[in-house]
Amino acid sequence: MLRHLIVVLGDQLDDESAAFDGFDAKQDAILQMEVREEATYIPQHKLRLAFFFSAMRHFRAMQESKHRRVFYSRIDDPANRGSFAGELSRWAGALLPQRLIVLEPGDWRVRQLLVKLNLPIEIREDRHFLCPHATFAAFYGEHRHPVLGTFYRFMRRRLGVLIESDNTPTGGAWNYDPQNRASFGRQGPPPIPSPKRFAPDSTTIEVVHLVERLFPGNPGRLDGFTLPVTRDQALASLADFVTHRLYNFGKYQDAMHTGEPVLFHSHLSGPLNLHLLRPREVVEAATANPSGAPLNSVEGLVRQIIGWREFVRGVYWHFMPDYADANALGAELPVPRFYWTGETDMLCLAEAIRHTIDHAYAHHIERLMVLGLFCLLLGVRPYDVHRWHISMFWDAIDWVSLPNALGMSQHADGGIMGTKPYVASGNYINRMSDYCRRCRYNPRNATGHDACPFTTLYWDFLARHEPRFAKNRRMTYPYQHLARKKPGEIAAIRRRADRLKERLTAEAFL
Ligand code: DLZ
Ligand code: SF4
Repeated sequence: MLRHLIVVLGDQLDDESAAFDGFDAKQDAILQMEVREEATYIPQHKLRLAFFFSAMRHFRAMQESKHRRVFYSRIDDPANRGSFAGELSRWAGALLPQRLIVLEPGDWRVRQLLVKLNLPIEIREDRHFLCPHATFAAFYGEHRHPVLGTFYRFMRRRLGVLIESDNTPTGGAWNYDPQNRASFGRQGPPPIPSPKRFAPDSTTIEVVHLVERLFPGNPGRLDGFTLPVTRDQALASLADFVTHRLYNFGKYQDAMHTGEPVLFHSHLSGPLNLHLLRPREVVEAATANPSGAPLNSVEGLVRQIIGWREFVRGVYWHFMPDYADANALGAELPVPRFYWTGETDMLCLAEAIRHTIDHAYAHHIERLMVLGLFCLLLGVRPYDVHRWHISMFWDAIDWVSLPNALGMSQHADGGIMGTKPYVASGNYINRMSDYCRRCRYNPRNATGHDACPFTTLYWDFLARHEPRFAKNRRMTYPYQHLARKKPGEIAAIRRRADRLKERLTAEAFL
C-alpha cells in the first residue's frame, strides 16, 4: 500500500524540498520521469540534455542509497509514454498511491498540465526560492514603481544580508556598480582560474551515449562533458568559485574576452536551477568570503542571487501566462540562422555563439549585450529569443528564461524587468572586449563599407522607437545624440538597416 508518491521533476533535485516534508520511507516512494516531450518541445543542446538526465539519475542513486524506493522512467524504456501526463497516469494506475505530491514546477506549461490531470495531486510551494509568491505579490502591490532596484533593497533588509545593525547597507551603498565595469584593456585579463571540472562517471557516460543515440542532430557536442551533476559536485563548484574567482568577479563583471566563456563568473546557474544548490548556501559562501574579496564582488553576487534571480521568478509567476505573448516593441523577425552555427563575420557574435555551442553557456554580459542586444536591435520575435535560450543554455528554465530573454533583454514586457531597453552600439562592445580589434567591421561607423551592424541597427532602433523612448529620462543622452544627426545621415542608416534585416531574414530558419 503506497501512501504518497513524491514526484521529483528534473529541476527539483533537492531532497530537503517541501515535497519531502513528512516523507516516510516505509509508506512513501519517489517518482522521477525522463520524458521525450521535455527534450523535444523545444529542441535542446546535447550538453543540456545530458546535464538534466545525468543529474536526475544521480539523484535517484542518492535516494536509493538512503533506502528510499524510487520509481524511475527511463527515456529509452519502450513502456515510457513520452510525456509527464502519460507517465503520471501510467505510474498512478500501477501503484495506486493515495496521493501524489509535487513541488510547483518551474514552468507554467507543466503546472497547467498537472492541474488538469484527473489525479489526486498536491502541489506544494517551492521554498528553494527566498521570496514566496505572497511576499512578492505584496511587494508588487505596495510599491508604485516595483522595479528591480527597489525589490533588491527590500530583499536585503528582509533577509538581513549585508545589512548593518542600524538597517543600512554594509559599506554605505546598496550597490557598487561604478566599480564593476572594468574591461581588460590592451594587456588582457589576469590569470583566470577555470571552473571546477568533473570527470564523467559511468552514469554520465551512459547518459552521454543515450543523448548521442536519441538526439544526434541536436546542437552541441558531448565529448568534454565535465559539468557538476551531484549535490557534492555542486557544493565543490561553489567552494571553488568563492575561493578562486569571486575576488575578481565584481570588477570584471561586464568584461568579455576572446576564448574565455566563463571569466570570473560563478558558473553556478546550472546547479542552482536544478536545485543541486540552494540560493542561501551561495549567499552564505559569498558573504563568508574565504578569499577576502572586495565588497563590490560580494555585493555583486548577492544582488544576482537575492535580487535579480528572485525578481525574475516573481515576475514570471505574477504575469504568466500573458507574459509569454508580450511583444511591446512589435518585433516580428526570426532569429538569424547563424545563431545555431556561429557562422557570421561579426566577431563578437561568432565568439558568443561559439561559447554557447561548445559549452551550452555564455556569461551574463555576452547574453545581454551581444546575443540579446543584436536580436533586440534587429527586431526579433521575443518569444523566439526565449526559445533559443531554452535550446542552447544548460541553465535555462522557463521561469528564468522568459523574464530574462523576453523581458530584460528584448524589452518586450514594456518595462517590467527594466525601465529602459538595454541598447548600445558597437562602441560598447569595443570598450568591453577585444572582439572589435580583429573584426572586419568598425564599431564607430553606422554607414559605409565597414559599418558595424550593431552601430547601424542601434541608431535605426532609436529612430524607429523615438515616440516610445524619447521622453524616457534614462534615454535622454542617446536621443540628444540622435538629434544631432543630419536627416540624410539617418535616412542612410535606416536604408542600411533595412538591407541588413532583409539579408538576415532571408537566411533565417525557424
Ligand atoms: C529540461 C528537461 C528535460 C530535457 N528533460 C526532463 C525530463 O525528462 N524530466 C523532467 O522531469 N524534467 C525535464 N526537464 C525539465 C522540464 O522541462 C521542466 O523545466 C521542469 O519540469 C519544470 O519544473
Ligand atoms: Fe561586433 Fe561590431 Fe565589434 Fe565587429 S565591430 S566585433 S560586429 S561590435
